[in-house]
Amino acid sequence: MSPTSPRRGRAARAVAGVFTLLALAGCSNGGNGTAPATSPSSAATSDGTGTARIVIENFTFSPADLQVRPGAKITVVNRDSDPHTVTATGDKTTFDTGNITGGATVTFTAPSKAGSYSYLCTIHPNMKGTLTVR
Ligand SMILES: [Cu+2]
Repeated sequence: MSPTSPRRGRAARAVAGVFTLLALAGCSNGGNGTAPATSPSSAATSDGTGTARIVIENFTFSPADLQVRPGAKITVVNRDSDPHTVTATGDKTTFDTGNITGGATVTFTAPSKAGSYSYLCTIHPNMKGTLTVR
């Protein structure tokens, strides 16, 4: 293929068209649970990690300090065999996953009010983390 071939321009436009179609498909999809359908640019996390997720492994929350948008859906993955909870410290009505059995994944909704919310595992109260909503 010669780099000066006139076909090259057509190929480039075809590729651009494919990307446009993919972008449109991504916008109309919206059902993958990572962001509201209307605003694909506002991801659940504020610092580019893409998905709001807390992983529990070896009796530790990771990340220990997760930042999310108000009302974001947060997935919690329990990789231990023991059950754990993600429960707001003090007032558990703020958020509380209840028992997450070993190997299970649950989802809860972040508070709609900005702030820094400490949480713990009610079964192992020495397990602590912070959820920052902003
Ligand atoms: Cu626990």
